[in-house]
Amino acid sequence: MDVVALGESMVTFLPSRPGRLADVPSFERGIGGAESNVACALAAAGHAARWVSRVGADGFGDHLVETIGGYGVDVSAVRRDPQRPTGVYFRTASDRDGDGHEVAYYRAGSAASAMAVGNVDLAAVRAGRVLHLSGITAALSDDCLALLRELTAPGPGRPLVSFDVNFRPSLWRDPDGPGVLLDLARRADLVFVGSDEAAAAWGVDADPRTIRDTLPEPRALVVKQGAQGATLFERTHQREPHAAEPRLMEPHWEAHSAEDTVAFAPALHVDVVATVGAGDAFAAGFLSATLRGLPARERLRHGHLMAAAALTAPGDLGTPPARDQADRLAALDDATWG
Ligand code: KDG
Repeated sequence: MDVVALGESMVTFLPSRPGRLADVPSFERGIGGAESNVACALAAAGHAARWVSRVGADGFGDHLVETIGGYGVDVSAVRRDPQRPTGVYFRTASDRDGDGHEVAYYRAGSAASAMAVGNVDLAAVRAGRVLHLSGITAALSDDCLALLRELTAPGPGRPLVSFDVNFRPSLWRDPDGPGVLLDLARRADLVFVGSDEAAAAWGVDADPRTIRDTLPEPRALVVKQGAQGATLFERTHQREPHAAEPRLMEPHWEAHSAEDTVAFAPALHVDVVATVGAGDAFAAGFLSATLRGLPARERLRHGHLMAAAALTAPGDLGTPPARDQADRLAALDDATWG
């Protein structure tokens, strides 16, 4: 298994036309869920991906399992909960500037919010080279937060932990949500965060270097700067890797004595249809290229290519480019790219 992603997925209701939620007359069914979006995009890009979660024993749960499984994602560790429903959410379209959508969640008390250390198959969760998690799960319930803490605890056999901060203010009842997210991010090996998101959550300047100063622990940090591009900070101090360590992000780093190398790649200019899911797609592209050992600039570009596919689709998931096409595009010279 290349990547295991754990988190809540929901049936998504996409608006039939732009405008305020109050004015949308009808909705079309889709699927959403930050972590399963990553798993679906990775599976579409040819990776072995698993999604672990809980859904209700209801029609929406069937739809999620069938659709995500239809992308080629392993859904064998998804559990059905006869007591709790599958979460759903409604949203508006993004405006042309790529932002400003309204979201209405109906997920409190959902099957996924009952995920806990005791009811999730931890061996299945830890079976990948990479474990992808996000801050959304931390906001769902105390049990979900305890599960994330368990999965990000240091210890032998821990896969490389990829963490997307995904700060969703409307989900947090705990006023210290941002502090909880910072603590989780510090325990991860690879972190994705938006520059505006970091500024909103942690009150820091949106400059990527300031964000790296706030979050120096992870071996790699990707700061997404919206339409501008993305910056990767990576430890470069080399040492001999231990045999048991994942060799995913070569070279290996000595956290306490390391210096970062920094890479930036501008985003692609696209006509944005909906921004929702673009961050997940970026993470999938970056992870795909990381799993294949590509250099820093190409890893960022693969993120942008997948993100462009999501940005130009109305739903939370886009159709990623074929791998050979993406490889050709990611290898363009700087003047041609973007
Ligand atoms: O990143 C996109 C997700 O936000 C969307 O698919 C739904 O997981 C979701 C959430 O909790 O908002």
